[in-house]
Amino acid sequence: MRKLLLTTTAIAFAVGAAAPAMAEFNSRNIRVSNGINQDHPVGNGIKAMQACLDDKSGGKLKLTAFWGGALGGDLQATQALRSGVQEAVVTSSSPLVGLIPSLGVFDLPFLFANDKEADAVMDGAFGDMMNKKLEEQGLVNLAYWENGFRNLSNSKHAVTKWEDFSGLKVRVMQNNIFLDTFQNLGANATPMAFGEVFSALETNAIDAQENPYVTIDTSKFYEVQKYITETNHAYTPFLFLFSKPIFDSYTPEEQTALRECAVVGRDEERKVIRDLNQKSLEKIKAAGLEVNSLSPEEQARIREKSMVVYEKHKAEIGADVVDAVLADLKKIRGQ
Ligand code: TF8
Repeated sequence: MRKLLLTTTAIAFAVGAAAPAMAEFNSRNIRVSNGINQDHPVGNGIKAMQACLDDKSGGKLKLTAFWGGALGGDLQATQALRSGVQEAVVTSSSPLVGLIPSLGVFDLPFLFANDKEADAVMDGAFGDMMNKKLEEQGLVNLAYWENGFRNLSNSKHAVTKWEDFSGLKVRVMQNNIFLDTFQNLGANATPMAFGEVFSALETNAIDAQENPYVTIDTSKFYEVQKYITETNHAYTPFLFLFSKPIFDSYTPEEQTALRECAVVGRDEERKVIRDLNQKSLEKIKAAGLEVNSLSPEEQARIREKSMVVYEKHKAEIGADVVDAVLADLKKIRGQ
């Protein structure tokens, strides 16, 4: 009897010690895929997030970042998250509208006027509402990071008014709202994955693309473009997405650490990208590109002409979603 008791105790002890699933923090290797390159401020954000995770998890939660689309493009990586074969991706919302049509709200031209408006919307109740829709599709958005305001570059001619868009072969993201925005301005818009853009510009398969200055800098598009115009036509966020099936298998402590540290990373990334924006423009200029801007009148004209895109896509995004963001913006603007 005594012997049996001892054996049972020994077994119970062994099982307890060998049950890492019960620990607050387990050793996890979290693969984070990125379409952009490591010198993009997302690299700084991931470093800050890792330092925070080291602190909270005693070095157990490890991020391994992959750059330049090494694990596939935004859409492909996102699908790998949904099926639980990859942990995380930093992606634009725009290529995901096929999956979650309401994300198209962030593609509406000239929706946000500045960073402050974008931050208030993303980090507030509206951002939470979109996060619920992402969860229904198997994606946990840990935080909204910054991609930024988008500007147009091309290899043909200076663009200073809407008529200059005419006939330009512009790469757009795989997204109907971007497609319509550019077609409506007279451009010949072609949807294409980000990973194909550099060589399509290099071989003149397309003339133009649009991305924030920092991306044009760190993905070296300036090497294959001649003109750039500050159009600020859209602010598309980055989502730091985690696979929901994998996230659900983590302990509550791990989940909380990931959420909190993604916000630490977000703050660092936003700070660095906002510092870098003008420096990237200087670098683009130094590489020999002609830099143009739109006069306030032209900006207003283009903006007005683009408003038809709101009506056209409202039903597909969800009228409630469009109305909610516009109501939020009114409040933020004190109107
Ligand atoms: C685009 C986006 C991309 C990002 C990146 C691949 O133009 O702005 O730069 O989603 O992560 O496709």
